[in-house]
Amino acid sequence: MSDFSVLAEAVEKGNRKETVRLTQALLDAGTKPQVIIDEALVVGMSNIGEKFKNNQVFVPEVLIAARAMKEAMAMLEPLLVKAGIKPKYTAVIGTVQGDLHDIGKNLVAMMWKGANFGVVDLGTNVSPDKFVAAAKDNQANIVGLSALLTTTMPLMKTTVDALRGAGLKNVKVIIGGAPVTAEFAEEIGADAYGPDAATAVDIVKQLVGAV
Ligand code: B1M
Repeated sequence: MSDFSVLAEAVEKGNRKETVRLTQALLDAGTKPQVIIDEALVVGMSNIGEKFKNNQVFVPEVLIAARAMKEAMAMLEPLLVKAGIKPKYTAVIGTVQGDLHDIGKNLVAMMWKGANFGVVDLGTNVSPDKFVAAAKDNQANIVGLSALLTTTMPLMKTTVDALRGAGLKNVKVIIGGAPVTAEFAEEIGADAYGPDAATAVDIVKQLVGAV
Protein backbone atom coordinates (compact mmCIF):
# COMPACT_ATOMS: atom_id res chain seq x y z
CA MET A 1 0.00 0.00 0.00
CA SER A 2 1.34 3.45 -0.89
CA ASP A 3 1.55 6.23 1.70
CA PHE A 4 -1.31 7.93 -0.13
CA SER A 5 -3.54 4.84 0.13
CA VAL A 6 -2.80 4.51 3.84
CA LEU A 7 -3.76 8.16 4.39
CA ALA A 8 -6.88 7.78 2.23
CA GLU A 9 -7.91 4.81 4.37
CA ALA A 10 -7.31 6.77 7.59
CA VAL A 11 -9.63 9.53 6.30
CA GLU A 12 -12.24 7.01 5.20
CA LYS A 13 -12.20 5.39 8.63
CA GLY A 14 -12.32 8.80 10.31
CA ASN A 15 -9.10 8.09 12.18
CA ARG A 16 -8.12 11.66 13.04
CA LYS A 17 -4.84 10.89 14.82
CA GLU A 18 -3.57 8.78 11.93
CA THR A 19 -4.79 11.30 9.37
CA VAL A 20 -2.85 14.10 11.05
CA ARG A 21 0.25 11.95 11.59
CA LEU A 22 0.36 10.68 8.00
CA THR A 23 -0.32 14.13 6.55
CA GLN A 24 2.58 15.55 8.58
CA ALA A 25 4.82 12.64 7.51
CA LEU A 26 4.07 13.31 3.84
CA LEU A 27 4.74 17.03 4.31
CA ASP A 28 8.01 16.25 6.10
CA ALA A 29 8.98 14.03 3.16
CA GLY A 30 8.52 17.04 0.87
CA THR A 31 5.16 16.10 -0.69
CA LYS A 32 3.26 19.12 -2.01
CA PRO A 33 0.03 19.92 -0.10
CA GLN A 34 -2.03 19.82 -3.31
CA VAL A 35 -0.73 16.33 -4.07
CA ILE A 36 -1.68 15.15 -0.58
CA ILE A 37 -5.19 16.53 -1.11
CA ASP A 38 -5.66 15.06 -4.59
CA GLU A 39 -4.01 11.69 -4.06
CA ALA A 40 -5.13 10.88 -0.52
CA LEU A 41 -7.69 13.14 1.22
CA VAL A 42 -10.07 13.47 -1.72
CA VAL A 43 -9.75 9.74 -2.40
CA GLY A 44 -10.68 8.90 1.20
CA MET A 45 -13.73 11.19 1.14
CA SER A 46 -14.76 9.91 -2.25
CA ASN A 47 -14.56 6.30 -1.00
CA ILE A 48 -16.75 7.01 2.03
CA GLY A 49 -19.13 8.94 -0.27
CA GLU A 50 -19.54 5.91 -2.51
CA LYS A 51 -20.24 3.67 0.48
CA PHE A 52 -22.80 6.21 1.76
CA LYS A 53 -24.48 6.25 -1.65
CA ASN A 54 -24.70 2.44 -1.57
CA ASN A 55 -26.05 2.38 2.00
CA GLN A 56 -22.93 0.56 3.24
CA VAL A 57 -22.32 3.35 5.79
CA PHE A 58 -24.55 6.07 7.24
CA VAL A 59 -24.46 9.76 8.26
CA PRO A 60 -22.26 9.33 11.39
CA GLU A 61 -19.46 7.57 9.45
CA VAL A 62 -19.46 10.32 6.83
CA LEU A 63 -19.34 13.03 9.51
CA ILE A 64 -16.44 11.30 11.25
CA ALA A 65 -14.51 10.98 7.98
CA ALA A 66 -15.20 14.63 7.17
CA ARG A 67 -13.86 15.64 10.57
CA ALA A 68 -10.61 13.78 9.92
CA MET A 69 -10.31 15.42 6.52
CA LYS A 70 -10.99 18.83 8.10
CA GLU A 71 -8.05 18.40 10.50
CA ALA A 72 -5.71 17.54 7.65
CA MET A 73 -7.03 20.47 5.62
CA ALA A 74 -6.38 22.80 8.56
CA MET A 75 -2.70 21.79 8.30
CA LEU A 76 -2.57 22.17 4.52
CA GLU A 77 -4.68 25.28 3.90
CA PRO A 78 -2.15 27.83 5.27
CA LEU A 79 0.48 26.28 3.00
CA LEU A 80 -1.83 26.49 -0.01
CA VAL A 81 -2.68 30.11 0.77
CA LYS A 82 1.03 30.92 1.12
CA ALA A 83 1.67 29.35 -2.29
CA GLY A 84 -1.31 31.26 -3.76
CA ILE A 85 -3.15 28.03 -4.65
CA LYS A 86 -6.94 28.20 -4.64
CA PRO A 87 -9.52 25.56 -5.43
CA LYS A 88 -10.46 25.76 -9.09
CA TYR A 89 -14.20 25.91 -8.46
CA THR A 90 -16.29 27.70 -5.85
CA ALA A 91 -19.67 26.63 -4.53
CA VAL A 92 -21.99 28.68 -2.36
CA ILE A 93 -24.41 26.65 -0.27
CA GLY A 94 -27.17 27.33 2.21
CA THR A 95 -30.58 26.30 3.50
CA VAL A 96 -33.28 28.53 2.07
CA GLN A 97 -35.14 31.26 3.92
CA GLY A 98 -37.49 30.08 6.66
CA ASP A 99 -35.75 26.73 7.02
CA LEU A 100 -33.41 25.87 9.90
CA HIS A 101 -32.51 22.27 8.97
CA ASP A 102 -28.82 21.97 8.24
CA ILE A 103 -27.63 18.39 8.77
CA GLY A 104 -28.03 17.36 5.13
CA LYS A 105 -26.73 20.70 3.88
CA ASN A 106 -23.63 20.35 6.08
CA LEU A 107 -23.01 16.87 4.68
CA VAL A 108 -23.17 18.19 1.13
CA ALA A 109 -20.81 21.07 2.02
CA MET A 110 -18.35 18.62 3.58
CA MET A 111 -18.44 16.32 0.58
CA TRP A 112 -17.89 19.22 -1.80
CA LYS A 113 -14.90 20.34 0.28
CA GLY A 114 -13.74 16.74 0.18
CA ALA A 115 -13.84 16.94 -3.60
CA ASN A 116 -11.64 20.05 -3.44
CA PHE A 117 -14.28 22.66 -4.21
CA GLY A 118 -13.99 25.98 -2.40
CA VAL A 119 -17.16 26.11 -0.31
CA VAL A 120 -18.86 29.21 1.08
CA ASP A 121 -21.45 27.99 3.57
CA LEU A 122 -24.08 30.63 4.29
CA GLY A 123 -25.79 28.55 6.97
CA THR A 124 -29.55 28.33 7.37
CA ASN A 125 -32.50 30.68 6.77
CA VAL A 126 -30.67 32.31 3.86
CA SER A 127 -32.57 34.95 1.90
CA PRO A 128 -32.50 35.02 -1.92
CA ASP A 129 -30.61 38.34 -1.79
CA LYS A 130 -27.92 36.81 0.40
CA PHE A 131 -27.46 33.93 -2.07
CA VAL A 132 -27.17 36.43 -4.93
CA ALA A 133 -24.64 38.60 -3.06
CA ALA A 134 -22.52 35.61 -2.06
CA ALA A 135 -22.57 34.17 -5.59
CA LYS A 136 -21.36 37.51 -6.96
CA ASP A 137 -18.79 38.23 -4.25
CA ASN A 138 -17.24 34.79 -4.53
CA GLN A 139 -17.58 34.42 -8.29
CA ALA A 140 -19.33 31.15 -7.63
CA ASN A 141 -19.60 28.42 -10.23
CA ILE A 142 -22.26 26.60 -8.20
CA VAL A 143 -25.06 27.65 -5.87
CA GLY A 144 -26.55 24.88 -3.76
CA LEU A 145 -29.94 25.23 -2.08
CA SER A 146 -31.23 22.89 0.59
CA ALA A 147 -34.78 22.68 1.97
CA LEU A 148 -36.39 20.16 4.34
CA LEU A 149 -39.84 21.67 4.61
CA THR A 150 -42.56 21.61 1.98
CA THR A 151 -43.38 25.15 3.16
CA THR A 152 -39.88 26.44 2.28
CA MET A 153 -39.57 24.72 -1.11
CA PRO A 154 -41.19 27.75 -2.85
CA LEU A 155 -38.23 29.81 -1.59
CA MET A 156 -36.05 27.68 -3.83
CA LYS A 157 -37.90 29.06 -6.85
CA THR A 158 -37.68 32.62 -5.49
CA THR A 159 -33.92 32.13 -5.06
CA VAL A 160 -33.41 30.62 -8.52
CA ASP A 161 -35.39 33.54 -10.01
CA ALA A 162 -33.29 36.04 -8.02
CA LEU A 163 -30.04 34.46 -9.27
CA ARG A 164 -31.24 34.48 -12.88
CA GLY A 165 -32.64 38.02 -12.45
CA ALA A 166 -29.26 39.22 -11.18
CA GLY A 167 -27.73 38.08 -14.46
CA LEU A 168 -25.85 35.20 -12.88
CA LYS A 169 -26.66 33.00 -15.84
CA ASN A 170 -23.42 31.04 -15.74
CA VAL A 171 -23.93 30.00 -12.14
CA LYS A 172 -25.28 26.46 -11.99
CA VAL A 173 -27.92 25.83 -9.35
CA ILE A 174 -28.35 22.48 -7.63
CA ILE A 175 -31.13 21.83 -5.14
CA GLY A 176 -31.74 19.04 -2.64
CA GLY A 177 -33.39 18.00 0.60
CA ALA A 178 -35.83 15.27 1.62
CA PRO A 179 -39.03 16.72 0.07
CA VAL A 180 -37.29 17.93 -3.12
CA THR A 181 -37.52 15.99 -6.39
CA ALA A 182 -35.91 16.08 -9.82
CA GLU A 183 -39.27 17.15 -11.27
CA PHE A 184 -39.42 20.09 -8.87
CA ALA A 185 -35.89 21.10 -9.83
CA GLU A 186 -36.90 21.15 -13.47
CA GLU A 187 -40.12 23.00 -12.72
CA ILE A 188 -38.34 25.89 -10.96
CA GLY A 189 -35.50 26.15 -13.48
CA ALA A 190 -32.69 24.73 -11.32
CA ASP A 191 -29.89 23.03 -13.23
CA ALA A 192 -29.84 19.87 -11.15
CA TYR A 193 -31.27 17.89 -8.27
CA GLY A 194 -29.06 16.08 -5.77
CA PRO A 195 -30.71 13.10 -4.08
CA ASP A 196 -27.86 12.68 -1.58
CA ALA A 197 -24.53 14.22 -0.60
CA ALA A 198 -22.32 11.82 -2.54
CA THR A 199 -24.32 12.13 -5.74
CA ALA A 200 -24.24 15.92 -5.27
CA VAL A 201 -20.46 15.68 -5.72
CA ASP A 202 -20.75 13.82 -9.03
CA ILE A 203 -23.36 16.32 -10.18
CA VAL A 204 -21.40 19.50 -9.44
CA LYS A 205 -18.33 18.01 -11.11
CA GLN A 206 -20.45 17.43 -14.22
CA LEU A 207 -21.99 20.91 -14.00
CA VAL A 208 -18.57 22.62 -14.02
CA GLY A 209 -17.20 20.21 -16.62
CA ALA A 210 -14.63 18.69 -14.27
CA VAL A 211 -15.38 15.13 -15.42
CO1 B1M B 1 -37.69 19.09 11.38
N1 B1M B 1 -39.02 18.43 10.13
N2 B1M B 1 -38.86 20.62 11.82
N3 B1M B 1 -36.35 19.53 12.69
N4 B1M B 1 -36.92 17.41 11.03
C1 B1M B 1 -38.67 17.26 9.34
C2 B1M B 1 -38.01 17.68 8.03
C3 B1M B 1 -40.08 16.58 9.13
C4 B1M B 1 -40.16 15.69 7.89
C5 B1M B 1 -40.44 15.80 10.42
C6 B1M B 1 -41.81 15.16 10.35
O1 B1M B 1 -42.81 15.80 10.53
N5 B1M B 1 -41.88 13.87 10.07
C7 B1M B 1 -41.04 17.82 9.08
C8 B1M B 1 -41.28 18.43 7.71
C9 B1M B 1 -42.66 18.14 7.17
C10 B1M B 1 -42.85 18.74 5.84
O2 B1M B 1 -42.51 19.84 5.56
N6 B1M B 1 -43.47 17.96 4.99
C11 B1M B 1 -40.32 18.77 10.03
C12 B1M B 1 -40.92 19.85 10.69
C13 B1M B 1 -42.42 20.01 10.48
C14 B1M B 1 -40.22 20.75 11.51
C15 B1M B 1 -40.77 21.95 12.29
C16 B1M B 1 -41.79 22.81 11.53
C17 B1M B 1 -41.33 21.39 13.59
C18 B1M B 1 -42.02 22.41 14.47
O3 B1M B 1 -41.39 23.29 14.99
N7 B1M B 1 -43.33 22.26 14.54
C19 B1M B 1 -39.50 22.74 12.61
C20 B1M B 1 -39.14 23.74 11.49
C21 B1M B 1 -38.04 24.69 11.90
C22 B1M B 1 -37.58 25.48 10.69
O4 B1M B 1 -36.80 24.96 9.91
N8 B1M B 1 -38.09 26.67 10.55
C23 B1M B 1 -38.48 21.64 12.63
C24 B1M B 1 -37.32 21.68 13.39
C25 B1M B 1 -36.39 20.68 13.46
C26 B1M B 1 -35.20 20.68 14.41
C27 B1M B 1 -34.59 22.06 14.66
C28 B1M B 1 -35.68 20.12 15.75
C29 B1M B 1 -34.23 19.63 13.74
C30 B1M B 1 -33.20 20.27 12.78
C31 B1M B 1 -31.81 20.30 13.36
C32 B1M B 1 -30.81 20.69 12.32
O5 B1M B 1 -30.94 20.45 11.13
N9 B1M B 1 -29.74 21.30 12.81
C33 B1M B 1 -35.21 18.82 12.91
C34 B1M B 1 -34.92 17.54 12.38
C35 B1M B 1 -33.61 16.91 12.81
C36 B1M B 1 -35.80 16.85 11.51
C37 B1M B 1 -35.70 15.43 10.97
C38 B1M B 1 -36.02 14.51 12.14
C39 B1M B 1 -34.37 14.98 10.38
C40 B1M B 1 -33.84 15.87 9.24
C41 B1M B 1 -32.41 15.46 8.95
O6 B1M B 1 -31.46 16.08 9.40
N10 B1M B 1 -32.22 14.32 8.22
C42 B1M B 1 -36.82 15.42 9.85
C43 B1M B 1 -37.58 14.10 9.77
C44 B1M B 1 -36.85 13.08 8.97
O7 B1M B 1 -36.29 13.38 7.92
N11 B1M B 1 -36.86 11.88 9.46
C45 B1M B 1 -37.58 16.65 10.13
C46 B1M B 1 -30.89 13.75 7.95
C47 B1M B 1 -30.24 14.45 6.76
C48 B1M B 1 -28.86 13.83 6.50
O8 B1M B 1 -31.06 14.22 5.63
O9 B1M B 1 -31.50 16.69 5.30
O10 B1M B 1 -32.67 14.93 3.87
P1 B1M B 1 -31.47 15.38 4.61
O11 B1M B 1 -30.24 15.47 3.62
C49 B1M B 1 -29.89 14.46 2.70
C50 B1M B 1 -30.56 14.61 1.33
O12 B1M B 1 -31.83 15.17 1.38
C51 B1M B 1 -29.57 15.42 0.54
O13 B1M B 1 -28.32 15.00 1.05
C52 B1M B 1 -28.41 14.70 2.45
C53 B1M B 1 -27.51 13.52 2.74
O14 B1M B 1 -27.63 12.50 1.83
N12 B1M B 1 -29.57 16.88 0.57
C54 B1M B 1 -29.05 17.57 -0.49
C55 B1M B 1 -29.95 17.76 1.49
N13 B1M B 1 -29.70 19.00 1.09
C56 B1M B 1 -29.14 18.91 -0.13
C57 B1M B 1 -28.65 19.90 -0.99
C58 B1M B 1 -28.11 19.49 -2.21
C59 B1M B 1 -28.05 18.15 -2.56
C60 B1M B 1 -28.49 17.17 -1.71
O15 B1M B 1 -27.60 20.36 -3.10
C61 B1M B 1 -27.41 21.68 -2.71
